Amino acid sequence: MTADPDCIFCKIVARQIPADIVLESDTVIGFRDLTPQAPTHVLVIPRSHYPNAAALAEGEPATAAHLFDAAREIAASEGLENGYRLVFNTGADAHQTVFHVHMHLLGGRAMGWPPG
Ligand code: DGP
Repeated sequence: MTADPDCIFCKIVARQIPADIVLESDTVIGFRDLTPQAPTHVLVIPRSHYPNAAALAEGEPATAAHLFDAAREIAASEGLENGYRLVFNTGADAHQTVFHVHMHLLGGRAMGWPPG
């Protein structure tokens, strides 16, 4: 497993800073976003440090698939049967601010399209 000592999400994985964790496996964890944009707003991340989704898919493709398994489980446990949105912001134009790949799982309200 790779870790970056300066990465805030690596610190959550290492339990060096607290988070409201809703799911854990050997390879991924899911925790509630600090600034939720919907009634359910969970971030699902690999334990290993990769800067973005493309790097994760190249380095640990099985773990990339685990993110989607985790999203399905969290959506079910959160009761999101009306739907939910999965987002990977990638790079500055997409408003990525934390460079440890994370999947946003948003649900619990109706959403518009296109996103801003
Ligand atoms: P993005 O803009 O896609 O890189 O999203 C980063 C998200 O991470 C943003 O919605 C806020 C959230 N976030 C940042 N720092 C923390 C933290 O320390 N704890 C938690 N739970 N969420 C954080």
